[in-house]
Amino acid sequence: MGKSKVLVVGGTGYIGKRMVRASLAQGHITYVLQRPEIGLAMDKVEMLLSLKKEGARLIEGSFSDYGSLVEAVKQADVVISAMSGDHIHSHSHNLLLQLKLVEAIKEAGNVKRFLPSEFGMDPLRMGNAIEPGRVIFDDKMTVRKAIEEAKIAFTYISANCFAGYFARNLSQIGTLVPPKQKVFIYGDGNTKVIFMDEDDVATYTIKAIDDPRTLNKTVYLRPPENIFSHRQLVEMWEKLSRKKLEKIHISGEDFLASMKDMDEIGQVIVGHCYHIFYEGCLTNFEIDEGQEEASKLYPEVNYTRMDDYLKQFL
Ligand code: GFR
Repeated sequence: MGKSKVLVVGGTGYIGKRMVRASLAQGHITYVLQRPEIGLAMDKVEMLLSLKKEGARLIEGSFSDYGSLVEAVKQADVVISAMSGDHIHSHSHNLLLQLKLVEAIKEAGNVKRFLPSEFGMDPLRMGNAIEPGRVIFDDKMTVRKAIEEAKIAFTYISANCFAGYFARNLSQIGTLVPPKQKVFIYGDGNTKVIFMDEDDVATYTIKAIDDPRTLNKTVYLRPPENIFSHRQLVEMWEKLSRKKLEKIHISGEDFLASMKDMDEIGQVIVGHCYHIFYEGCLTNFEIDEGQEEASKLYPEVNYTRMDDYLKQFL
């Protein structure tokens, strides 16, 4: 039995394209769902062509044509959904489209493992998340319930903070590049956070898909050298850039109060950052018996340390 065949749904997206590339790099026949709805989204059309040149196989299918989803799923052993759940890139409740994918997987009957679009905080632990950002966790739990009721084999990947959104910008809201003069520090800045290079998220995910140890498990990505505080992130950048930043500490109370002047997207981001940087939701728990941690499962992965990651932005 050769390596499993992989279908990536959302394969032109921010993390999805990395899943496709990691799947190809690890020797899997890799399919990418090509949705007609992408229409004139030239960036997605060009990404599909690029992935095809890199060896991926495109399968046409649409969430408005259930039969095409069943046919697409029948080509694969493992299905990975990397659909966007955040308000920046998609409409709210976008993740609930996955319920159709769950039905298609159930009907097709051939899929050995389904990885739904997670890749962030563990939604099982976000029952008390604040509005409006809590919707992403509620929707992820709705999808998990459907998967488990359908008795579909799964792996949930809790990937913590994508470096592109949290390290590159020193975790500043509303920007994706490092600040030049001043930096807002969340509280005392000592809460432990976990930063992940997105390529490593994809590498660990693909290693997990055929691993019996990760069957019906949550896999947390917690590489030890990437666990550190906001203050340490800022100090890392100051050392690399040889420039001190003016540090402005913002209390949790003031941070939450800032939501009232924001649009919904801003409120979602502030809410998520509050849980991460003030409550420490990524690191304030031990990994339960029966769950797994990726850097222990796959010690051979030389994951990107954040000082190396930050060097590209100097
Ligand atoms: C870490 O886990 C998650 C992170 C999660 O489970 C769900 C959502 C997130 C991210 C969002 C991804 O789009 O939290 C906020 C948002 C990322 C983001 C952070 C976007 C813009 C920013 O300026 C930003 O600053 C820290």
